[in-house]
Amino acid sequence: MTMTMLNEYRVTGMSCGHCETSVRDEVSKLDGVEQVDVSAATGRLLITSALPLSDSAVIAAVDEAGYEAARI
Ligand SMILES: [Cu+2]
Repeated sequence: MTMTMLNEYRVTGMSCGHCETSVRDEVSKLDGVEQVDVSAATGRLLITSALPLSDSAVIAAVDEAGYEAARI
């Protein structure tokens, strides 16, 4: 049985599809990430993962992309 976890964040600073791609690429590198839904329009980042994610790792990945994330 596989458990999936939903991890939701607010991301500030994104303005277009390139921003979304940058965030998705960095977050996808984290262990256990299965799906990344990110919207510049809503500022929402929804990560589906098979492993628990640490907020600090997600925030660091988004920072690497050039934006700021906060857990919702
Ligand atoms: Cu952009």
